[in-house]
Amino acid sequence: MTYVERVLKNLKKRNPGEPEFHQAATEILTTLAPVVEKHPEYEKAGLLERFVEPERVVMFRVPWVDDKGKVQVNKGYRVQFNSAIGPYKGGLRFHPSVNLSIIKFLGLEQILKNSLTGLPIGGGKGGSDFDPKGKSDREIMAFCQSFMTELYRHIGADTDVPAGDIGVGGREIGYMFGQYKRIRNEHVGVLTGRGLTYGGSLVRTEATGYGLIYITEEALKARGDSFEGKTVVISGSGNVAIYACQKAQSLGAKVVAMYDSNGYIYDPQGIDLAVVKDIKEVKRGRIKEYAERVPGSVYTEGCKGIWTIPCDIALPCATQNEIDEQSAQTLVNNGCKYVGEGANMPSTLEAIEVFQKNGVVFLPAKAANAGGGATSALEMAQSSGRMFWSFEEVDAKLKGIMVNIYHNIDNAAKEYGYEGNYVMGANIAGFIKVAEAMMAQGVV
Ligand code: NDP
Ligand code: 2IT
Repeated sequence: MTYVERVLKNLKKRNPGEPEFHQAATEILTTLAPVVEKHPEYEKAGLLERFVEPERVVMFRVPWVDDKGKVQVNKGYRVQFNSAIGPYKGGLRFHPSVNLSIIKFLGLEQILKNSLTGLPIGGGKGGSDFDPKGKSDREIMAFCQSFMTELYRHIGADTDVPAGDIGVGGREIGYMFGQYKRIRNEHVGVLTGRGLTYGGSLVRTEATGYGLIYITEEALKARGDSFEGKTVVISGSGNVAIYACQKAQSLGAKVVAMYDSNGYIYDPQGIDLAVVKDIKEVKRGRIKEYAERVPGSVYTEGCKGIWTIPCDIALPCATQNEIDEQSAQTLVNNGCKYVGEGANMPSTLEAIEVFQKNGVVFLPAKAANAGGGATSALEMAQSSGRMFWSFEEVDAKLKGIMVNIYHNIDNAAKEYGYEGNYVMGANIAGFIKVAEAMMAQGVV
């Protein structure tokens, strides 16, 4: 058995019942085999064993009072996975499906993603099984304040800087920041994705979606192609999906479908994003309403059918494992040539194999959605420097970072003899920096 196989086997044995964590670790570790072969010193240093074991896991009770006066209890998590290259950094997810396995898979991915940005940020992730859907603003505030009343003691502007993820946007970050500031009496960059009036950065809201389009555009450009005239399918209709749609449309693409967790809309004329934004950002409603408002569009209950819509480019921007082997095959059969992952781990291992076997240009999440974390790091820089940069300045930096990531993963894939395999390229390029930093810092 090789070093990688032993570490993976041991990981599965020691972390039972964590399928998402096993999936992410399998994808990452199997691609690192050529790196550890080149560096036999890593095995003696227990580098992979340390890499897959979080530095710290915090789990806590989050009690809060609902509008009926009843006490509710949720679970809170923060996994501080790796601080070799910078303070722990990564989002908070509020969704009923959240459990330790999901937070650990996200945290492990985040280490390499943040490394790829080239900025000094480590990897972490957190969240709760709290469901924000259907809650009043007061209930959201009560929950966020309670969550932060425990979390504050574990985080800090130079220790661990959370941000948003599924179910956590500007509103939630605002309530959590207010509570942190009240407890600590410090107005510092301890959370990113803050509002523009209290330390946030321009472009952070758009960053993940824009970044996804910038890296996909670079991949198209490298093949003498562009977004102009392309048919695009985007899953999700949240933060990442909306701004991916906006940027893709501005580059001449026609986005024909989007979804939420109930079902998908198909609009052969091209999605009217103002309507989606009104439904999702303003009213916090359901995407179904789009078909009632836009003539010629169709709503279909259930999510999976979205991948049967023929497209040139598919951008999964909702959640993990939304594209399985069968959906991947359908996309390929219908002529899809590019897949850019806006969500974290939206393709199963089998789906990735289908894409790669069929020559689809596959941009994995840790490279393709790194724009959010990268712009968070730019927000941190502005906070500590007491600066406020213009939209154009931040946007240009984001674009530069995404273009750089594309070439770094492309070069790493080539260097190790796997040209065009961006799963290999992203994992290897992200890992090398973390590995060197860990080796330099001794057994910690
Ligand atoms: P939002 O909460 O803004 O939007 C999530 C979207 O995905 C909603 O349309 C939601 O539908 C849908 N969705 C969530 N869970 C499911 C599910 N189980 N099945 C079907 N649809 C689902 O989150 P974000 O846009 O911020 O995040 C989307 C993805 O992007 C996540 O994977 C996240 O980890 C990743 N990401 C986010 C970054 C960021 O900066 N925000 C950065 C990098 C990655 P509904 O409204 O019905 O729940
Ligand atoms: O998955 C992610 O990269 C995020 N949710 C954003 C992380 C961040 O720190 O901005």
